[in-house]
Amino acid sequence: MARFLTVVIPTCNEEKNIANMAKAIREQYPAFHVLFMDDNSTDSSKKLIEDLHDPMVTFFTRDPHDRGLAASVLQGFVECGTDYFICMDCDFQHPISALGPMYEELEKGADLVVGTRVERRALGFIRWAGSWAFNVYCDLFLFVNHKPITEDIMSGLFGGRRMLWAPIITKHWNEMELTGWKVLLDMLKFGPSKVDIHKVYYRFGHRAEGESHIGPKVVITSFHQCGPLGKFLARVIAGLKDINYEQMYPEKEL
Ligand SMILES: Nc1nc2c(ncn2[C@@H]2O[C@H](COP(=O)(O)OP(=O)(O)OP(=O)(O)O)[C@@H](O)[C@H]2O)c(=O)[nH]1
Ligand SMILES: [Mg+2]
Repeated sequence: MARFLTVVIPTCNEEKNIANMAKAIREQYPAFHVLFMDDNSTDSSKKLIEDLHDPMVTFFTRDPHDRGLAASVLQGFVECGTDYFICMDCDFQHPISALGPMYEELEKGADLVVGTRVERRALGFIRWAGSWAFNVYCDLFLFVNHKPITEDIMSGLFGGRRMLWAPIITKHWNEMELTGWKVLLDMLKFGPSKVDIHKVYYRFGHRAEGESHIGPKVVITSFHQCGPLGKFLARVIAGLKDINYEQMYPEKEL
């Protein structure tokens, strides 16, 4: 029997992409639910989704005091209510055609299916080199903590079984990097030491419309996820970038 899946999409002011994204997924995969986890967009995103009048598409407006990309995605995984979830971005950088093969891997019994980018050098040398180095750092961090590793730890395209992951997310919610971006890293960090990880390779595209949200804080939150050494490096990077680390992490580590 086919099981149900929700595509969880974090959004923040994605009016140029959001309706096209919902329609494209629904056309290709009529059985999939789509859940937009929106961090209080000030544009017309909500109205555009409401105007679709599609019961399989939900626009969830998150608590404005609890903002964060990771918080949005993780809350979506817990609350989606379907057997499986897959997380993807709203700007068409992740190909919709990957959703079908990822669903098949979940049906085969994967605990986690990771959309794994090929030809990452197309991102540009600086981003590729930074991404490669951080991936190696994460692998070491997970390895010494007896946790599983995967080829593309920073992928924003991945999915899992809700029954396995929802209790882990709920249990570790306050320890997770809720304002960070590397959700997969926290799932592997707080998940079991043995996880059946399947991979689906895909080509990472360019943002279709609208503006990128990426900034230097992404690097700081990512290192902050990786133990005491990572926290030390996050503090150093914040200093170099003139970002107030204490403001980002008030009292937690004082
Ligand atoms: N809910 C929520 N979604 C966010 C937030 N920041 C970004 N997003 C969404 O997260 C997804 C990824 O953001 P992008 O700006 O595309 O980041 P990126 O893909 O790493 O960077 P680019 O390659 O430059 O596009 C998009 O769907 C955004 O709308 C946030 O604070 N909250
Ligand atoms: Mg993007």
